[in-house]
Amino acid sequence: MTTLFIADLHLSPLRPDITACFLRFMQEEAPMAKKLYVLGDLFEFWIGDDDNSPFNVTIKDAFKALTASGVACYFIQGNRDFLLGQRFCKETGMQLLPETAVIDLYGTPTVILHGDTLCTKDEKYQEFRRTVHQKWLQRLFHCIPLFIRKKIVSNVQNKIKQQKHFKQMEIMDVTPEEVVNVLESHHVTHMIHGHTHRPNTHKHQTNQGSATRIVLGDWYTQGSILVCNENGCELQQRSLG
Ligand code: LP5
Ligand code: MN
Repeated sequence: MTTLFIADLHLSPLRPDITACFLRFMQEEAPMAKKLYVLGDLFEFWIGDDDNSPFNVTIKDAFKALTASGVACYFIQGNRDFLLGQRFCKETGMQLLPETAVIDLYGTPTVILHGDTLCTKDEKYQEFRRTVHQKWLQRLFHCIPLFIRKKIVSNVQNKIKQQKHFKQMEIMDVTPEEVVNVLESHHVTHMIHGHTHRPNTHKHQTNQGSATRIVLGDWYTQGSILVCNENGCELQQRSLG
């Protein structure tokens, strides 16, 4: 039985093609797996677990059906769904993991995370992240009516879009030294993350020897899945059409 990893689907009602590919995956493929890990940015933006739009209910129902069929599902927040919390997980039967977790992947201890925290050279983003991760601010945001929350998000997104244009590609990738720090501090030689939308397998040298880092792909132009079993892991793609 396989263990599957996905990230950066950026699901939204504006991309029915991605949603259809995801729902197909959830109905036809994921039920054969033992475990499914969602490593963040499942949604284009998640404004709170109280947003029960028909679209969100469809996605929640897909997870509910999967967990009810016996597949263990885990979620790590991304930079776009850092407001997804325990209520969503309770409703769907998923388990919310901390931002960095070590799992046993067929006998190989593996650190899993969204990946945004590895981009330490992106100082403006890290400052923004620290701001929006403050619990008091999140609680305050949650008290605002949903339609105003949507407007705030859309305004901030527009403001940020202009800034992102001027960022160098390099600072938006992971900092190799930070990758090594995380691997060494968790005493592991395997890492899986998303966020950068640059699917690949990389090697790093750590004080425990050579380490492997797998980067998941986004779902903008195809479905991207990491399929693991006793023999190893493979990055695979699924057609959106
Ligand atoms: O996801 P991607 O790849 O497009 O870009 C990310 C980083 N961008 C983000 C922003 C989110 O996508 C959208 C955020 C909407 C936020 C709504 C606020 C809700 C308030 C909640 C309060 C609890 O994550 C991008 C990285 C990129 O990854 C690569 O790593 O570079 O980071 C940015 O572009 C951030 C800017 O550099 C800094 C922006 C400062 C804006 C200040 C607005 C303050 C808003 C405070 C809200 C109270
Ligand atoms: Mn991300």
